[in-house]
Amino acid sequence: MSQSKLITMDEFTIQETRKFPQATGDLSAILRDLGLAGKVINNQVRRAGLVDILGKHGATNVQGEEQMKLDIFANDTLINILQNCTECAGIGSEENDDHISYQDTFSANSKYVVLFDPLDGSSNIDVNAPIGTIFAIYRRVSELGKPCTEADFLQAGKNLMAAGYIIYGSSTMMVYATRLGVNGFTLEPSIGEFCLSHPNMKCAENGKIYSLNQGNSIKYSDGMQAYLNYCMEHNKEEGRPLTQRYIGSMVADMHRTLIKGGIFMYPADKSNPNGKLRLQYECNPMAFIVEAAGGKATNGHENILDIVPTELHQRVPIYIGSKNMVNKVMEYVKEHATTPM
Ligand code: AHM
Ligand code: MG
Repeated sequence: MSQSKLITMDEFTIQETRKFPQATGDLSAILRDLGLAGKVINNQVRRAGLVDILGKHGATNVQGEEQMKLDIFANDTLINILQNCTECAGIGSEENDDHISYQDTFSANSKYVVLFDPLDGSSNIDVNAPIGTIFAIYRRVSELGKPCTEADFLQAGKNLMAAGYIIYGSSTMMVYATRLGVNGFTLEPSIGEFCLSHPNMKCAENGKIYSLNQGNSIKYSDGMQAYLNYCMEHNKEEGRPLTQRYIGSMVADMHRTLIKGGIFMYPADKSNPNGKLRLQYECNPMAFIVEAAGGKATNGHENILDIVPTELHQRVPIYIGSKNMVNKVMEYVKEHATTPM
């Protein structure tokens, strides 16, 4: 692609928001700042393999700077950049026990709050597998002119204004969704800009890949075990079961699901009745993206986006991806619903 054809994410976002005459540009500004945070985090992630040379986490490196754990670095970067951005009233982070409401006058008058998982899948850093930042943007429900409150962070996913992720993989990409659709931008390192590379992303209705930690299957419900048998026997007549893929980094597994179709699951099990993943930081933003791309996301009883959170760090089971595949697993789960787990 010639450079003159490149559309940067900022150009694209501004063009999109112009479709709404009443838009103030505040949402575009937050997306731009999240992109900036993504570039700063990316820079550190790309150096992760040099930790042994530059100094261990917690130690002092050759420049005399203290090395910080990458997830703490990512968290601090997002908190600081979003505070400087005058459109964000406060944040909720997977790394912090409580939300932070920014106390300056600009922030008190800001319309939006942002929830994020600063570096999801960080246990994969040591093995150089993709990791990512996930974010969710809500319009606040508390009174403007005052600091934001917990109620702003306990909204159902259906209230989301935008959500997205930045994946630090073989290339770095930012994917974000609004009600207008889902678009992906690849970081062009020579100019330091995210450029439109995946316009109007769609999640296929059907797929061939199922993704979950199958090592937990002994603890799954009868319905899930029956579904797994179906996956392994599917197309048996052609000698071809469904393919199982699991990176163990939700952003990476979801990025593949979005691009190739398929289903990603983190179900409840006998020891974890609410699964593992967090509603506000992981499941809601991914559900919003997948629904905007034509897919589906449920906890087994209701759409993820309809769940009204009661606490900030709530966990939920999740089945998400290609619509027909999500419907299929639900058939098995419901058929065995009377069997105790
Ligand atoms: P994290 O937020 O502590 O990184 O945990 C979330 C990650 C997801 O990225 C991934 O889907 C899941 O945990 C993997 O869990 P498991 O190792 O139990 O399969
Ligand atoms: Mg996480």
